[in-house]
Amino acid sequence: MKTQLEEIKVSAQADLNNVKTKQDVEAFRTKYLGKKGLLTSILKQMGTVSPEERPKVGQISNDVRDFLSQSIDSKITEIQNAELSKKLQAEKIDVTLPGKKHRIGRCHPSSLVLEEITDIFIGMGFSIVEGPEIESDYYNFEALNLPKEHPARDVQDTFYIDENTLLRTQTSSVQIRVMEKQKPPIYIISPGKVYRADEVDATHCPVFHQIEGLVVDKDITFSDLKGTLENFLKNLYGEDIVVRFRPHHFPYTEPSAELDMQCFSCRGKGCRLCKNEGFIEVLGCGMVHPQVLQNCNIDPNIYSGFAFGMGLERITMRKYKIDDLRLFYENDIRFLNQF
Ligand code: 2U9
Repeated sequence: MKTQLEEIKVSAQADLNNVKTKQDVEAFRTKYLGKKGLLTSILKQMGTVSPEERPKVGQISNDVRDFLSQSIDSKITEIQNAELSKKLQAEKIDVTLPGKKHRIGRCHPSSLVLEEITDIFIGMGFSIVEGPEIESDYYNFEALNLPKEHPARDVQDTFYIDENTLLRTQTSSVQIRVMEKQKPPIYIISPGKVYRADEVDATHCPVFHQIEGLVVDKDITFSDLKGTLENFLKNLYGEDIVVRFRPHHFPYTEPSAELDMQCFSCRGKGCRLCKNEGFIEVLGCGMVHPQVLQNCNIDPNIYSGFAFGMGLERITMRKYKIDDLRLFYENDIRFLNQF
């Protein structure tokens, strides 16, 4: 029996070289220590050993069992360590590799110019007000001295929702609402989207942005209008600009004017940029019509005011020398990345 036990040990040592996986370990355990395993079978013969031999054989069989158990434990540890190091190897990160570059968004050119313009007016004591884009006929037209039959109301140009509701064609409606609620002094600008049923081309889009301004106070004159707008444009374009006011007509202002700026490309001589005019039209303006003040319960005998309006996209196109309005809406990253 002693010889058999030693043979088991020798055979187990040889088998251990081929134990590589957890399944191999289990097969090894079954082969030697299982119910019908080699060691178990031999131990069943213990009763045949003489009483003198039994302690010695018992000692050897214990040694073989310990050897088998320890071999199994150390194989399991060895396999687990190999698995762990494989996992760690797979999770290894090279911290010296360069990081992934994140694309950072840019401000739209219109937003940049809008911020510049609002900053200038805030610096002159104006507040910014916003209002609804869906308006009633009254706030968009009637209150601004444009009654139903007025020729300046071109039905073709307005998006009507129903007979009395429309998408605003100008942000003046916001200012009417302020005048209704607030007593003068009023110093406000109202930037926002406006809608006109225009065909899309290089200079037209059915949605664009306006910035309108309104001042109502005692003793406001055309000189205040001129001074405010000249100061605004000098801040936006530089001290050396030259402006001129050209008489015009708007139903909501009287007198009315358009402001032109001398072409900074040809300095007034006439070139392709200014279509040989020497000047470029920048905005419309005028003294608030007394009827408009009256419509908002502001007494035109006590108060007077001036107003102006400009298209944000036009100003932005001029500032950044952009020649096609459609670029503003296409979201082409190659365009937007330039600002
Ligand atoms: C109130 C009274 C009067 C706002 C004004 C203009 C002249 C003007 C155009 C510029 C280019 C519109 O975007 S555009 O097509 N605007 O010329 N806007 S005066 O007058 C007002 C505003 C509010 C209560």
